[in-house]
Amino acid sequence: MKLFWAPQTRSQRAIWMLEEAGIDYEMERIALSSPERVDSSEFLAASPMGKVPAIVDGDVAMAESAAICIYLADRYAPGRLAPALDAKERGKYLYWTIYTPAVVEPSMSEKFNNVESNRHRSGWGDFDLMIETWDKALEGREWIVADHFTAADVMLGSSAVFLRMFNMLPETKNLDAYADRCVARPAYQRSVEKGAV
Ligand SMILES: N[C@@H](CCC(=O)N[C@@H](CS)C(=O)NCC(=O)O)C(=O)O
Repeated sequence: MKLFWAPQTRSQRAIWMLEEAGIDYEMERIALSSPERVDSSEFLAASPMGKVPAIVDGDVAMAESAAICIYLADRYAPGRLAPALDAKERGKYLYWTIYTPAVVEPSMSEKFNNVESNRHRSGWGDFDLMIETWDKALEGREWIVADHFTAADVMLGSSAVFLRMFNMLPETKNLDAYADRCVARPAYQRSVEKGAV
């Protein structure tokens, strides 16, 4: 397993996920902002847009952090980091795993850039609806789906960390404590030690 990564990027999710799954992997750092940057054909085969994170796992080469998390969970930790294909939690699990790129990131970007939002016209609603929906889903729960931590929590936990980093995580009933639970995990801490955060 090879991971293409860069510090303080969405690569953190992939490292955290690899650590949760207990997979051996090597890391190849991409010098994102170097003017001399020339991407290898191996990296571009995994990530045609030249974005990190990306992985190569034997014949599998892919990018997009949510897709990587779904792949790794199904391939290496089925039933643990991913509910089984026929489990009743599977639908909610996929919904919340994709919530980060489909809803959190666009609404966060809108708010950060002071772009006017419209919760009915945009597929991602708006920042407040994104937070309210997420916070409500955590009511009475330790993790977002199932009765244990899954890859959906890697994606959402990483989003909560980014929101905190940008001072954008509002006070809510459940989200703060959830973010604390996520970052307290040993696998998250190892991702920090590897320089990801
Ligand atoms: N939707 C992608 C976003 C990936 C992305 O934007 N990666 C950034 C770092 S966080 C990147 O590689 N930027 C460098 C570049 O575009 O050259 C994912 O979730 O993996």
